[in-house]
Amino acid sequence: MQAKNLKNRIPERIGSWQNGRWVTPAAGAQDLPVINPASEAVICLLAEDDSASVDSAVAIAKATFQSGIWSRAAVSERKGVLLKIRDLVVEQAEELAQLEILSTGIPISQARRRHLPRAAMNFEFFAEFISQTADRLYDQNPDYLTLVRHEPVGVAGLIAPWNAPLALATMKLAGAIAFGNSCVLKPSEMTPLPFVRLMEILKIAGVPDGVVNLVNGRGPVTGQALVANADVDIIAFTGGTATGRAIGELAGRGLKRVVTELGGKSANIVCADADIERAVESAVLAGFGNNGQQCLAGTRLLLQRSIAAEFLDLFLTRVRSLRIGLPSDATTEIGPLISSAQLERIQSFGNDARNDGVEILAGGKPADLKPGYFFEPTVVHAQSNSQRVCCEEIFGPFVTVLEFDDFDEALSIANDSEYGLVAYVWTNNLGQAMKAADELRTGVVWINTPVYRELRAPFGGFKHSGVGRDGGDWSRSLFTESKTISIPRQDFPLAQLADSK
Ligand code: TXE
Repeated sequence: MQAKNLKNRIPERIGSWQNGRWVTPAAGAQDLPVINPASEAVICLLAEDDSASVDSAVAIAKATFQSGIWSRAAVSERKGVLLKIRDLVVEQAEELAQLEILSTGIPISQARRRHLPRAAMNFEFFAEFISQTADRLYDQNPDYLTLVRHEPVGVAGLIAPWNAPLALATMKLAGAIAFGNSCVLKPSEMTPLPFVRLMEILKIAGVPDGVVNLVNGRGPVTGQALVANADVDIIAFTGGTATGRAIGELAGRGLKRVVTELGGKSANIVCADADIERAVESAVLAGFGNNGQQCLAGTRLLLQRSIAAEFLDLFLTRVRSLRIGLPSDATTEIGPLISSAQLERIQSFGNDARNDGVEILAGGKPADLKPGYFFEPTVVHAQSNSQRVCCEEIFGPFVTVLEFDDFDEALSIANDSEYGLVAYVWTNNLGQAMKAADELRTGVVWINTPVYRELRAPFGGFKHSGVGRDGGDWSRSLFTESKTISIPRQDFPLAQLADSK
């Protein structure tokens, strides 16, 4: 798609989508600029939804849920609509990818190869899942049949981040609606563009009006209003740990169900017996994919001392040759960071590292590319896991190397973190691999592979990386209420309040 045509597809001012149509923002609604991080130019304006507007979206979602038009629709109907959404996302993947990269800075090749296929797959997966899963029957007690059914919960508030807007928001959205819920989606205020197109796709695919509503604005305004609304039953959130904590506190007061997928500081352990070339290429993907802005980034690269020099030689050659450039260029490997604030934050890690005696092996400073929030792919060598670069989530193209002697030490460094989202392990020793699988305190352990997401399996974190999981049965637990129904098989003597005289 040509940039000129794309421009015609972006409204000058994005409002909210309620009951199947765009709503004219209220007079006095605050306009927020949506910025292109590669040019620093304003792409369009975003009219912020205040609490009155959020309340109206929630009321529509609730009324639609209660109408039963979707919540009680046959599974085959919901499946058909989800598959149609999948088809339309595939058909319009190029346009959606272009919209996605404009405000995120994700390189187009990654949007095409990873983000859009994943968005399409999210709808396909839940379409298939709901048509295959059965409810349970317990008949161990010969007097009774007990059924356990799963019913939609009600209204889901879905709060999405800016680092992989479509892929992550559609995982929540597809799960919520597959199980019959209505929802109100709030994307990040920095990356609202693809959702304009997505709402129209949902309508064309046959999602009834009012099932999916979209509100826009900043977290403490629009997001907070959504979490505070008493008619929102579930909050599904992906974002920063501090925000997750605030959301959990507020949602807890309303006794809402909450799932949070938060930050990470994941270890990527490379043992001396590993396939070094594969481990190097995978360390590049884990550290610098998505411009390093991914919760599952392998940011702490733990190298066994005996192969550290050989590994670093190959790794640094590759890192120094990474192509930094415009996200729209298919050969770009590293695009800009999301915002000037994020650029400043990452720069502070580079500066602190220097002051802390951490050796900078590559990068460590903004790239010579202006305009845009570009940062050089960075590798630093720390002395101890307690240094700031090893403890805090950096969320940029920034990998910290530590060395270890024996495998127990590697596992202990990996687990010495407030986070516990994922871990990568490279070894050809089966015993070591199994030990890592047993002992790592993370929600996912990848052995001899870069990122692999199996949607049937749970994804989520230990410790401060989040609460709850999504994927397959875990999404079903989140988005449904379980109901137990017991029926006697035949009439039998009823119990008495007391023994008869
Ligand atoms: O994310 P926020 P920020 C991490 C990463 C990053 C840090 C901060 O380390 O540097 O978080 O990023 C909405 N009530 N991750 O501050 O604020 C917000 O509008 C309700 C990890 O930009 O968490 C957006 O829609 N909602 C990560 C969403 O939360 C609120 C992805 C995420 O933004 C809110 C992103 C509030 N009080 C950042 N405050 C991952 N796990 O992949 C904000 N929001």
